[in-house]
Amino acid sequence: MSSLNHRSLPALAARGIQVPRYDREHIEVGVVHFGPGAFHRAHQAYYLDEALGADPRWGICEVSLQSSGVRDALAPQDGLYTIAVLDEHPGYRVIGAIKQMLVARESPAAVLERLVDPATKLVTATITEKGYCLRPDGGLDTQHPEVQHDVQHPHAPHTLIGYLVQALKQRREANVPPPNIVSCDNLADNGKRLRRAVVELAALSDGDLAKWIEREVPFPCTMVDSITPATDDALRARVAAALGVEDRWPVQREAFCQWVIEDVMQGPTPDWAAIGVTITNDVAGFERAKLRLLNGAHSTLAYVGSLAGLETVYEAISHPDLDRFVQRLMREDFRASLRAPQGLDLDHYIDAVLERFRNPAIRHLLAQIAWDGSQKLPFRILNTIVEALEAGRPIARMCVPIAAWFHFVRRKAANGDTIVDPMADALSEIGQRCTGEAAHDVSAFMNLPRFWPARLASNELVRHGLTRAYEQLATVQKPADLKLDCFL
Ligand code: CS2
Repeated sequence: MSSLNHRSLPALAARGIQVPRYDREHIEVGVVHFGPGAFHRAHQAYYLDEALGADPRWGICEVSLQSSGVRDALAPQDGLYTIAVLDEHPGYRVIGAIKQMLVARESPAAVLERLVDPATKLVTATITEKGYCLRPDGGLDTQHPEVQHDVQHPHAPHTLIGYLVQALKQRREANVPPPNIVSCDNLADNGKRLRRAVVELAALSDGDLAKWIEREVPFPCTMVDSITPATDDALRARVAAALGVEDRWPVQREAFCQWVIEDVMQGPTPDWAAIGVTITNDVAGFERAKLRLLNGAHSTLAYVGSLAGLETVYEAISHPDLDRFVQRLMREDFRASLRAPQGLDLDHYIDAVLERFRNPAIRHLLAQIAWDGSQKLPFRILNTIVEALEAGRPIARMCVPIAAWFHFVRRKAANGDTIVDPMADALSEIGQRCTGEAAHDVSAFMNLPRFWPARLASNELVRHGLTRAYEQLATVQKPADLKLDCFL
C-alpha cells in the first residue's frame, strides 16, 4: 500500500475523506508548537487547520524537544496525517497545518530563528506537566538539571522555558513584538505558571528582561479538552482501510473537542470564534472544572480500575461499584470545590463527562492515564483536598484514588515493572520498602519529597484517610473484589 503524502489528497477527497481546503504551498508559519504528541495533533492542529481555511498565516512549525519520532514519521508524508474521530459514526480528516518540523536537540539555532521570526505570532505548548520543571509551590525548580543546563547554555537550551527566555530576549533586542504564548497542558493556571517560570529563569541572567516579560508578554491561561487515546496498530490498520493509503502516525480522538482561552492576547490571532474556540475572561472556572472533574475522575478510574485488573476507561466506568463511587466523588467532593463559570452548568457538565467516558468507540487505556501520577495528582486531586480541609469538608473519598496510586506503585515495584513517572526512582524505592502494613506504607509515601502540598504533608486527617483507604484496597485483584460502598 502506498504512503500518505500530498499526491494522495485528490484521491482521498474523491473517497469522501476530509482533506485541507486550502493551498498548502501558500501557507506561512505563524505558530511554533512545542510537543507534537497525539493530543496536540488531535486538538490545536485541528483548530489551526480550520483557521487555515480562511487565513494562510497559521501554519505550524512543530518542535520536539528531544525525540525525532514524529518528524521521522511525518516528513515522508509531507507533514500530513489523519485524525480519526471515533464515535458512533467514525470520521477521518487529513490535517495539512504542519509546515515544518524541528527537533530541538538537533537544531537549536533553527528553533530560535523560528521563535524570533516576526511572522511567529503564536507559541503553543503541550509538553505535559513535567516539562515545566516546577517546584510544588509553583515556582521554577532552579535545581532541576535541565534548568541548570539552560542557565549555562542559553543558546542551546533543553527546556521550553529556556527557549522562551532566549527568544524573548532576542525579540526585545530586535524590537519585534512578543508572540502570544499559550500553555495547553493540564495544569491549573497554566498560563500564569508558565509566565512565572519564564520570568524566574530570565531573572537569573537579566533583571530588565524579566521585568519586560512580566509586563509585555501575553501568557493566556487555557482549558483544552478532547479524549485522545494513544495511537496503536489497530488505529493504523483502521485508518489504512478507510484511506486506502498508509499513514505512519495517525491520531484518534472523540468527537467532543473544546479550547477555551483567556482574553488577553495581543496582535494578530486566528479568528478564534470562527473556528470554535471560546475566548473568555473567566478561563480559571472552566480550567478548574475540567481538571478536577474530568481529569480527577480519569486518574481515579485509572488507579482504582488498574488494581482490579480493568484495562480501559469504558470498562472501569461500566463497573457498577466504581461508577457509583466516581459519581459520588465528582458530584459531591470535586463539585463542592468548584464555582461554575458563566455559561457552564456543573451538573450538566458532570453528566456530559460521564457520557464521554461511556463511549464504547473509544479504547482509552487506564495504563496511559496512570503515567506521571506524581505530576498529575497534585493538580487533579491534592489541591482539592487542601481546599476541602480549609473549608472543613470531608476528604475520605478523595483519599481513595491517592491510596490506589500507592498500591499501583507498590505492585509495579514488587513486580519489577517500569513506572512511567519523572519520580520513578524515588517511587520504586518507596514501593520496594512497602511491607503491606498500611500505617507503615502510607508513612513511606507521605515522606515522598517534592510532591505534597505543605498543608497535607503532616496532616493527621489525611494520614488517617489514606491509611483507611489503603487497607480497604489492599486485597483488590479482580473486578469482583472492588467493593467501594463503604465510602459512599
Ligand atoms: C487524561 C487526559 O491521560 C490523562 O491523564 O486524563 O489526557 C485527558 O484525556 C484529557 O485531558 C482530556 O482532555
